[in-house]
Amino acid sequence: MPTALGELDLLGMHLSGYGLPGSSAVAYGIACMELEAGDSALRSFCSVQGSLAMFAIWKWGSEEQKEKWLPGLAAGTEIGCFGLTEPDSGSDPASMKTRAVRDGDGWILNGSKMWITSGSLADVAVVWAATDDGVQGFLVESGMEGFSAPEMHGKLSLRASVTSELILEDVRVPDENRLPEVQSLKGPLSCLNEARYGIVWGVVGAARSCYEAALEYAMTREQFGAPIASFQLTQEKLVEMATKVQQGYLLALQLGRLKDEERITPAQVSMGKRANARMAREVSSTARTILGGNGVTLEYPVMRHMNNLESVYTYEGTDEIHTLSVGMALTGIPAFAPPAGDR
Ligand code: TGC
Ligand code: FAD
Repeated sequence: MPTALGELDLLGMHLSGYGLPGSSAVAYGIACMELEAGDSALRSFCSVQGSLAMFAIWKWGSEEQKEKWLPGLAAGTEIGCFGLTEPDSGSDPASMKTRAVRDGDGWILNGSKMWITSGSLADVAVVWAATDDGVQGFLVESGMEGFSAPEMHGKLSLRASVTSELILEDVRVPDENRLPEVQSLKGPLSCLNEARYGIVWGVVGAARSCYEAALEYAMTREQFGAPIASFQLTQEKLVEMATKVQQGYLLALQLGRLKDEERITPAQVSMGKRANARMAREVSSTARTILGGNGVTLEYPVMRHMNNLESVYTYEGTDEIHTLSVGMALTGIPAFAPPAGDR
């Protein structure tokens, strides 16, 4: 699958140089939308590969790192992952415990990451760790001594996606594997902007797929001697869903245009991720009601999308975190943590 995505130029498609496609942000967004109309896991794989792992190297890496990794990651012959979240550090990555300590011409990494998409598949993990000089990114290669990536099992969402822990026990990483251009949380958060932008578009695809399944079902399923689409209550649901999908699409398109003009802000990306993930979650839920009992089966795509969207609503910044990010942009007041005296 990864090499097929590479052949279609879908991995890191909005990045340029190093043989990368350099497409517009809008074109990248449309690709995310179509991939997620299939399954959020497919878009997730592309997001993590292109917008998180490749973008981190492209934006913050050395020339040698870019030349070494970007062509293979773009082709899908190599797989990347992005390790920020930890067991005790999700919404608040500044509290991370993974630590890198200088040791001669290299670094010793200790800690663990959790919920890492493609972790067990990856040839290279972009691991963010606290150092004496701020948060830094390290390219941890599979097979490095002390590094393992066990797969997490039992997900009821994004079942087509591999999710893993990353365990780092005295892993020695040469300094040439440290991303040299950033020493702050700005490093990982800048990558999240890219992936969140892809989600703004992606979830429109999932919502559209649910709407289309519900429309087709409503036209053909008969009760009380008539297609259920002929009932006013069903039509109201269809109209609401179609409107929401269209609004989500227009929001994504406008953000894409702003991104292509290099005018988009992180708060706008937060607003888009929050609004469209909410939209898709609502549309999938309404679509499921139209399918009646059939809606809870795998025969139709709706409940699969609905379950996937629970992850999408949570990862890349939860709904609440994006609410607070937009709230801070509007008011200038950060409300992420209770005042010191109330803790
Ligand atoms: P704060 O003090 O505000 O900022 C620290 C530094 O980062 C800069 N910054 C950003 N830079 C670029 N883009 C952004 N969106 C940025 N937000 C902040 C900021 O300017 C500062 O730079 P500098 O130079 O002064 O050092 O940071 P904070 O610790 O107060 O955090 C703010 C908060 C809560 C918004 C942030 O921590 C956050 O976004 N939390 C959510 C964590 C999250 O989204 N994790 C996602 C993990 S990856 C994932 O889920 C992949 S899912 C798979 C898939 O995509 O399919
Ligand atoms: P917590 O941060 O513990 O949040 C729990 C609840 O508390 C949420 O509702 C949250 O919004 C709320 N909350 C937290 N802080 C506040 C606050 N200040 N105000 C109000 N409410 C608050 N991470 C990676 O680094 N790389 C990956 O590839 C990756 N892939 C993932 C794939 C999947 C399938 C999933 C489910 C997650 C993935 N993640 C990944 C992790 C994801 O980014 C985190 O789950 C997410 O950031 C939330 O962190 P948490 O799960 O620790 O929840």
